[in-house]
Amino acid sequence: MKRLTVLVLFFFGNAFFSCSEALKETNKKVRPNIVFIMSDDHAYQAISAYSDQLIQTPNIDRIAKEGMLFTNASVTNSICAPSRAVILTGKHSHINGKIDNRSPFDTTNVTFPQLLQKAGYETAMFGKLHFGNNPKGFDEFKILPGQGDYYNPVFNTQEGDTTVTGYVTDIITDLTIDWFEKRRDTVKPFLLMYLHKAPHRSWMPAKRHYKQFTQKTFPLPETLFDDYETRGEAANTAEMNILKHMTLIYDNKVSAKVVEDLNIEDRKLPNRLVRMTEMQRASWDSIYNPISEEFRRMYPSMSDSTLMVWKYQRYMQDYLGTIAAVDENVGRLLNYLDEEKLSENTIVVYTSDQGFYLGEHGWFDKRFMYEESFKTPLLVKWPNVITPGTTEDEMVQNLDFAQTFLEVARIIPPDDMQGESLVPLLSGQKEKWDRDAVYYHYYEYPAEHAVKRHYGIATKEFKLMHFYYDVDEWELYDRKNDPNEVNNIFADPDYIQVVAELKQKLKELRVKYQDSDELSNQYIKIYKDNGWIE
Ligand code: SGN
Ligand code: CA
Repeated sequence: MKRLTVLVLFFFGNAFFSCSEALKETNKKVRPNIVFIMSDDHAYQAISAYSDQLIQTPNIDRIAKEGMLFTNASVTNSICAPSRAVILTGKHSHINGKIDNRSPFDTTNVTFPQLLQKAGYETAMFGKLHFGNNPKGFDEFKILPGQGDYYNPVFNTQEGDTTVTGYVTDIITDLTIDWFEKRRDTVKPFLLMYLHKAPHRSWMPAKRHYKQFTQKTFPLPETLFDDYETRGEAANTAEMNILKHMTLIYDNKVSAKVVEDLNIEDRKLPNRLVRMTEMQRASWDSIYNPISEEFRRMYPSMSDSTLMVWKYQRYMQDYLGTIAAVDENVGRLLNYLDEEKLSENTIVVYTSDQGFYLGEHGWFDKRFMYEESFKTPLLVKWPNVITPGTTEDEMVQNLDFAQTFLEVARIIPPDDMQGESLVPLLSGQKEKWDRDAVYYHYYEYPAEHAVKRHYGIATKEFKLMHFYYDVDEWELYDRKNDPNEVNNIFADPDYIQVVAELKQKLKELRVKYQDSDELSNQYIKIYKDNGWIE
């Protein structure tokens, strides 16, 4: 039935598009513009629409106020480039082939921007892509190479590389507005992908936020001192504990001199401060040097737990400081759309490439199917379609964006896309939505942060995970009664039935999405062939 509607719209739409110039204005109104805003590693805990414990993000919140807040959005593979590949292709990692951050994206994949461009959309991408190759299907792109830099970043463009002086979050917005003002074909509807580097590691805020954020103290998460009891080997051996694995120099911004003087062993990571101009560096030092000196005085009398809390506070100050600039710039963009009278016919999405641990389980970073990295923020506004201020708790995924945007643009999605269009949820037709479980699969191991390979299933009530490769362990969590996921109840006799049912459902999902042990073994073989593992 849904397909039929799309089909009718498609033919109707095409006839419409080939009509005279006079109809082009109407045509623009018929097919909405799409603004896809994505930041990198932005935890939902750090958006005040979800929780106001850590930071106020009034501009991002505005999207939910005028639209919809998804409280149960997740990713299929919680890591940067794979998430982006899932978003663009509408296919799970094992199908689109981009299972990790290492290998380049296979550009023979069909992406939704290519289809939109072909159907007459003007397409542009600014910011972080992280694919190792340029995006297809864009009339204009200016992207950060790899992870990109916070200060004076380089951009890859169709005209070659260019370095822009300033702060990355502001620059990405400047480039976007410049495209709007000077080069956008105003006759066409547009797709804008506006992709922030922030708040990705190494969490370097803009000058205007140094002082304000380094003076703040944040509430500690309940599981900051998690001992991982009841969890398997994967949680116990992951290398993303704030006390043990967060570095003092690179992450907490303690000066190398102080760390050396105190005789502390600290993992060496690239020095990002070298990119700053002298003036930028002087402003940075004026705030961060006194923090280093304070650390020098305090360190000798610090216990492990005091050091953990100190590192957590430093982490939050800088991580959240970078989000303040994201929020301001999202406000700039939303205001621009308003001023240009574009808001009315534009769907605006705010999301992150995955969630992030802000001290939960003692961690930073992501990769696990445990809640804070599995769940991702999702806020959508679409005037005249979404009822303002709606909260939606259905389980949606980054896998769903491609088909959503294709439906919005009235394009029939290719048969092999694996998501579901969110349009029924956005337009208040919930009865057309019947998903009761989602599938997850993470692959990048062994690698940084040592999170073991695992796949699993989540329903609204439970989460079942299988860690494999060098272990064979299952974990089960009761999402309603144990939201912190500290009680692994896989072996609890009371849950034998639940485990059996979920294992069966998981099997069915693996068939539905065409994943298998055989495919996992092929991906492990790629690691072996490349010499990444023995
Ligand atoms: C870098 C970071 C990691 C992070 C990965 C992946 N280390 O390697 O902490 O997990 O990126 O992040 S750093 O020393 O370079 O900061 S992702 O967002 O690209 O997936
Ligand atoms: Ca990321």
